[in-house]
Amino acid sequence: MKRYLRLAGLVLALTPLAYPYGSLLEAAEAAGKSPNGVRYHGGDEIILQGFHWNVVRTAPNNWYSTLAGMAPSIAADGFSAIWMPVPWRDFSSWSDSSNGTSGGGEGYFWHDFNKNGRYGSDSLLKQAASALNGAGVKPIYDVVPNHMNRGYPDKEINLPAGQGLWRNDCADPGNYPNDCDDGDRFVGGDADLNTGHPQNQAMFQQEFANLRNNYGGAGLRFDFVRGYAGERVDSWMGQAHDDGFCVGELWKAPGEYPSWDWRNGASWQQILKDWSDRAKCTIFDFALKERMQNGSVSDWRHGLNGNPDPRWREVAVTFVDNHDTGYSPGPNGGQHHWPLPDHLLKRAYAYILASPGMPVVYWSHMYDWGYGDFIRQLIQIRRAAGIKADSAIQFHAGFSGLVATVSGSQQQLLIALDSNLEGPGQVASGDFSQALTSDNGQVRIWRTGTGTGTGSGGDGDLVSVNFRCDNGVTQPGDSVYAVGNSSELGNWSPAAAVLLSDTSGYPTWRGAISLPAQQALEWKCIIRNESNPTQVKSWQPGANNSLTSAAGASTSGSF
Ligand code: 7SA
Ligand code: CA
Repeated sequence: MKRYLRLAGLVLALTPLAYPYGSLLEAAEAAGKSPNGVRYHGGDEIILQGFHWNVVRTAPNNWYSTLAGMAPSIAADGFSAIWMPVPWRDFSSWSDSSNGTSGGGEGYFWHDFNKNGRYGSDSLLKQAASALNGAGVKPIYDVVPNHMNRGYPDKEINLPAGQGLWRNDCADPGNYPNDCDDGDRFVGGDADLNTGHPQNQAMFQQEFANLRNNYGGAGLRFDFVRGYAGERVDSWMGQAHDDGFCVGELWKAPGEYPSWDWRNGASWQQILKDWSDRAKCTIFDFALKERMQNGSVSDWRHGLNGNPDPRWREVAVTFVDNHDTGYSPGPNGGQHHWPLPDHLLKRAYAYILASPGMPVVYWSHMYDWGYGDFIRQLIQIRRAAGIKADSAIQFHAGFSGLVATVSGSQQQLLIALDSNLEGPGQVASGDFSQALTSDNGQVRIWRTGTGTGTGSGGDGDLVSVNFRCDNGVTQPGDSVYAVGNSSELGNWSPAAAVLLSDTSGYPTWRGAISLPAQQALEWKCIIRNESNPTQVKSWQPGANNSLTSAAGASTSGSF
């Protein structure tokens, strides 16, 4: 536990002497559909899942306020969009004694479109959406047209007088279009809505337009799309938000389709792409998730985002875990239906953030469990390289683990996970320098085009430099970081600064940072909040520290 001394009074945040604001200009943000007409908002999104399973229990009625307060940090961390929880009221509660699970109120068993649910009030939702859009983070609302909680009284749904909600009374529980419903049932099916009925279609179309027009919605995440036809989603988006972003959750193994259905013998990728073609939406890359769960790291190349065809890669929305598959802070640890083993976590984030498709980062990995700095660094690497959904990826055989080169619009990345690859020279020409190394070299990323390599086409020389900050007196929740004028030092962005983790000589803070050799660098010590990365308590006063990076060099500053 780090010792903290308290300073009486406030620590004044001193404006830094040299802080090149220009370097923080956001990269231009693309919009529009893919060449095949898929609603992927330019294919350059980096998405934060803006909740975990238990937030309605750990932050009851307060989650929208949390999101509003964190909007600047979420933007500073490099996210261009946020997957919002279901905005509709859900006052259900359920428990399953057979496996000790319970839940309810998360929005997936909603009873009407009133927004005063367990995440906060309608006005707090509007404030959160406004703060997020104001910071450049687009809200993508989670929506559940397959089913609802009909049992709850006093619903607020505008239906023609005397008309009830059309039920899915299909005798056939199967998942095939018939005159009643056009998809699978949710659990017993008695909660299902007949999405095949024009009245229900109109009801949802009106609400999807409402989310766009009155709640700052930039797109939708369609829940349980196995429960209704993809064409239905294309129709809704076309009518309500044609230039928006949309992503479908199709979590259904090939073996779950009836034997006479082509999908029973198909690959996960083929099934996902078929849905995307019908809905003209992107789709969560469960093909990659399945390989992460059941294959080895070298098998991760078989995700939808690794497909040789860019029209397939570009519709993949990649993820490591979400509120269903992974754990969550709080009661019962969440749902964890299909959790990725912890030891693969950093490899998995390195892969999805450096490769094609559009990555989603799970809230708790970013802000609850300490992977934030590592993920921030990966987002910077992705952005600097200009990696997009359709970026080309080439896998290199002949090595252990996964070795791939990814061609971004600005730089080429070389990814080596669990690999015996020695250096870029073995697989690629070009002026590579190492961008990141972690987990004893099990996670390595190199990049070209930063002008910091040795020009030998070999492994750009990285040298370890000793950083030190003296008199770093901090309060609980704050730490001392180094921030400076190179991408490894965050390009002067406090959110991407490097934590000096050795506090054995507190209030002296130390850390070794890998940097390209022979660089003339400038940097400062800052005291920054650990979980709110744009909250800088103080900058080192006076001139910048400067050094020329070399093996074993030391550099220091003092508050
Ligand atoms: O097993 C994991 C994997 O292992 C691998 O080896 C496998 C994989 O295929 C395999 O290769 O994945 C399997 O298991 C997944 C998890 O169950 C399945 C997947 O299809 C299957 O292959 O994924 C399904 O379940 C997910 C949770 C869904 C997927 O779309 C779906 O395909 N995710 C989304 C959908 C929902 C529902 O909207 C949400 O569910 C998720 O958060 C969302 O992301 O009327 C009163 C009433 C009756 O109608 C019911 O009959 C009765 O049972 C009430 C009762 N229903 C309650 C449920 O029983 C209870 O569980 C309901 C009111 O509340 C609960 O439902 C929760 C659900 O548990 C929760 O996950 C629901 C509503 O609150 O919210 C969440
Ligand atoms: Ca975009």
